[in-house]
Amino acid sequence: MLTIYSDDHRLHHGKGELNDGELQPCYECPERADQVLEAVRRAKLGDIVLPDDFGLGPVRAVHDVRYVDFLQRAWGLWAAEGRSSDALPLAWPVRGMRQLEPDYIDGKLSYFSFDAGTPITAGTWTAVTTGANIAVTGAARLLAGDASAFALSRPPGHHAARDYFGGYCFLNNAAIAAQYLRDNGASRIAILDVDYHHGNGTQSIFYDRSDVLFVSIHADPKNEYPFFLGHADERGAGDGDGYNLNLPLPWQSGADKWFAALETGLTRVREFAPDYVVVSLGVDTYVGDPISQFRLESDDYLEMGSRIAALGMPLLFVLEGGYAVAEVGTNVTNVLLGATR
Ligand code: FKS
Ligand code: ZN
Repeated sequence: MLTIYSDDHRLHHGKGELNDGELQPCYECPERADQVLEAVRRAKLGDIVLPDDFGLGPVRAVHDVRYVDFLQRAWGLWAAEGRSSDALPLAWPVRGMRQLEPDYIDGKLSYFSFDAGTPITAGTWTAVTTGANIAVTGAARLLAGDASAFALSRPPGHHAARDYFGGYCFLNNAAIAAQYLRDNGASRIAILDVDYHHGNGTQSIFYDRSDVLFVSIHADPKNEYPFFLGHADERGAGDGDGYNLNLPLPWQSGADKWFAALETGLTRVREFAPDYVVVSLGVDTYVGDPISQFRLESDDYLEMGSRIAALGMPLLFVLEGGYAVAEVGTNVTNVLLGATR
């Protein structure tokens, strides 16, 4: 399996996120990608190549143009106020408030976000546009006939919606890859999201469409981030009714519950018969993950990969979460090895 990777991810390195009422070191850090890259090399998964540059076309096919412009300009506007620390939002326009883009950067940061855990740094724009190119390069390889590819990038993407960032995510790499596949000849794409957290961004981007099926296994949003999306009764809207499948699980779920949900999800994917499957690959379902409450073991990721590969469909794996830094490489690589054996 080909891995697509660039060192540009290092340019996004937030100092802190709001956690337990304190500004704490970011869990989503460059060492995660270092560990995954090293494990891919160790496992001899296959060649590792740099992404091609697709420009902003594939990004704008998914994200709102005003949002993309904001992301591009945000650090410059922030730094122009004499600030050198991470850019973070302050307040959100909740029920009954006006949805108008403010002029001042502090207001814009809030308008285009949904949490205070996702700092923008000097190199965020370069890192996230390279991340999108990594995902699209993987998609292009599937279009060229590869059976699978691995988009090794950070920051992750599945919480980013059409016009807002959050959950460590800015551009929705999996959604951008799926849309690129659609725009280049594929009829139907399934996105299988196995990250511990619900992929609210991906769900919302494709919610009213029947050409992109979204299936997600995640911790029940009644107790877990992102809290406000990911319930089982969210089944899609309009043309998309029936093309969104959420499989929320309780805290402390282990392999038994998790793989039962996977079978339900895979059955729906088979019935949909997509041309390609994009896997939002988070391994924060691991028992040792510091911010999560599922109980998968490292060997379970081999099984995960082989069950997904049993679909017999072209697979694009896109890296999402996983914060047990010492084990993240092994766990991710186990999925990829399981999918190639
Ligand atoms: C815990 C606070 C939770 C946000 C968690 C974000 C999870 C991100 C992710 C992604 F794949 F996007 F990286 N903070 N006290 O793992 O879903
Ligand atoms: Zn996650």
